[in-house]
Amino acid sequence: MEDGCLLLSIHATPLRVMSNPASPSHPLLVVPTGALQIPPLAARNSATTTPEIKLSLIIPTYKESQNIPTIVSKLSHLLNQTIRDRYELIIVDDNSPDLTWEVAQSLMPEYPQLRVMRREKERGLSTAVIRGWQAARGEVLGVIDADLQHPPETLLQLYAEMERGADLAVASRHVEEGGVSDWSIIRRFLSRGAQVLGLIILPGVVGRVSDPMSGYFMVRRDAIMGKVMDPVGYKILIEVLGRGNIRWIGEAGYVFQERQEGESKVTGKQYIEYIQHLLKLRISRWPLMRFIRFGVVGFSGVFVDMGIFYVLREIAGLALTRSAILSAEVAIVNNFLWNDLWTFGDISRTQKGWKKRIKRFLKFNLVCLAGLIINVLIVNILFNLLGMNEYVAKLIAIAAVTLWNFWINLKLNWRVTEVDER
Ligand SMILES: Nc1nc2c(ncn2[C@@H]2O[C@H](COP(=O)(O)OP(=O)(O)OP(=O)(O)O)[C@@H](O)[C@H]2O)c(=O)[nH]1
Ligand SMILES: [Mg+2]
Repeated sequence: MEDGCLLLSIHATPLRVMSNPASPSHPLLVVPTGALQIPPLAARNSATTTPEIKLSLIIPTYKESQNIPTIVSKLSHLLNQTIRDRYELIIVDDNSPDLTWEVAQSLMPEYPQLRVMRREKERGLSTAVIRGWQAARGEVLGVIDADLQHPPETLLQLYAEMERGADLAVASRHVEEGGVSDWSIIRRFLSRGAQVLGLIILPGVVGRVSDPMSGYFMVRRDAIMGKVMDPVGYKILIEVLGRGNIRWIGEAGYVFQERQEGESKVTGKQYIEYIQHLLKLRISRWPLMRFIRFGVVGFSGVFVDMGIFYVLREIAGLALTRSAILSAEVAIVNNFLWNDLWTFGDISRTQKGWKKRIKRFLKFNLVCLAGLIINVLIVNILFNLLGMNEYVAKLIAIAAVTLWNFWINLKLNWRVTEVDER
């Protein structure tokens, strides 16, 4: 009998947590659906008495029931001392078989800043983080692993960077005071190899931080708001860097700790997904649609040029050179107007005013003139020096000059400073 009682009491603790029914006073968060897009902050009702949330920290989990009580307690303790009730912890669990979500929900009465989301239809670390951010109420959005490999104390340094004005603050293993605790040579090699691969495929993104593989960071909501995210796999930071409007980046060193409880979910699949993710971002960053529009406008210019040339020669009876120059200039005006309105319309709208438009027009003329010189040079080199067929040479020259015109105009004329390149 005594033994029976003992057995019952040994099983009583986990059973109490596991069988905890969804409490109506501590409901789970509704899982956002649709595009992975961060909304603006909801307008605050003036009658609201709850304090404004500054920091929303997502803790993505899969089979982390053993780590949840410790991580929640540590983070709450730390944040209560600094931003008291102006933060929220959001656990996003992918319906873990060890009922992590239920363990988390059972902690809610003790931790008022804790919220829990249980995803049953989607899976994956990166999308879990974004779904959490979609439900978040803070201006600063963060992410930290549940397994205590990310030292909670570094949070305060990251938050301090955000308060100083950073758009993104990344906990890094590759700056002073950073490192990895007990990694094997193979794991170190794979991690660095992934970084080098990233630098080759996406230098402008991966090269911006010392630890692009970090899963411990904060980002300002404004910097990613409205962007449609489409991450593959584990590396949510790459997605944020690749799609966000990130100017100021802060970093804080940390030592990646060894896992004490639970098991790693990293497999070879994550490396493949990482490469897929890099390639996907690479392609999405090519301004393909803009280039197609530029090509269509250029094509329309050919007809304008020919039409005006015909009118000047046949009807007005002008000399050949004069007709050619005039018709070319009319075509340039035509192309400029369409490009300014359509191809680069989104950029023009941010650079308003007649003065700026005239400046753009003059620059466009200069780029076209340089293009003409390059065109003649290429045809001469290919035909005279390399003995190529003159029509093939001309085609190659047209293709090269179209690319030149597009690229120089994009980078120097309709300069993409604040506007997304896509
Ligand atoms: N919601 C959700 N969380 C996940 C998923 N995969 C991993 N996580 C969580 O993401 C965090 C990082 O995952 P880990 O498996 O620890 O990966 P890691 O820290 O890069 O690698 P290790 O050093 O091997 O632990 C942990 O909190 C996991 O529980 C997933 O599919 N969905
Ligand atoms: Mg881990």
